Amino acid sequence: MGSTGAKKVRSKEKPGKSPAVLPTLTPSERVDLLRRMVLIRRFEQKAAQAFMQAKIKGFCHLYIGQEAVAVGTISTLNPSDAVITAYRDHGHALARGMTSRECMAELFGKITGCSRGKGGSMHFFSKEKHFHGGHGIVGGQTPLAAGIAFAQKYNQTGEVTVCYLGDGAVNQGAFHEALNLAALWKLPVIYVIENNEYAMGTSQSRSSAGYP
Ligand SMILES: Cc1ncc(C[n+]2csc(CCOP(=O)(O)OP(=O)(O)O)c2C)c(N)n1
Ligand SMILES: [Mg+2]
Repeated sequence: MGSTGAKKVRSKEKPGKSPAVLPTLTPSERVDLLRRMVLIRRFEQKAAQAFMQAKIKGFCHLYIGQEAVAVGTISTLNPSDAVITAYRDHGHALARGMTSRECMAELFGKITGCSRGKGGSMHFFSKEKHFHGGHGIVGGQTPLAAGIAFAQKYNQTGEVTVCYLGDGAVNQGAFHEALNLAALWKLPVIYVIENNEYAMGTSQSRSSAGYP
């Protein structure tokens, strides 16, 4: 796993020419990936249950069905690379190696939570794991990611930033500004758009002009 494994050497080959990723994984690495995805699913099912029982207050946005996106992409990172995401952040935090205990404690508003119980579902953070949130403002994390990547480039750390956003967030102006600067300054940032065809309850056909 990227969160626990040794430093990875990034291929200099062009994507089309490099071998497929999957065959290079050992059986134990595949089990590790599956284990992490199942952990997220079980965590979310328990969170849903606790939310329905009103043990979790405020918001509780689940990541069920998208587990493979966070686990697969984060598994390719080095531990010191930066990760930042939107408000549906439980899965990314767990994929990054944050413990289910500190994450669940956060949902319950406990001081032992990853944000000392003050952030809740949308605001998981871990300085140690280079996990920069958890952001409730749709698209708000995208210029922050460009800023983190700017620092990485300026300080010549060799690290990258991976920024997740939903299909609903691509309509935000801040995202387009971030993309422009990222391209202009050749920042080491990768934007991963998780397209589930809905912005919460609003379908793409009702909100996005480019919908096929
Ligand atoms: C700036 C801003 N506008 C509106 C909202 C209300 N809002 C919360 S979630 C959401 C939809 C986000 O959709 P998407 O990015 O596709 O994420 P998904 O729900 O699919 O994970 C909206 C509009 C918000 N939080 N921030
Ligand atoms: Mg969406």
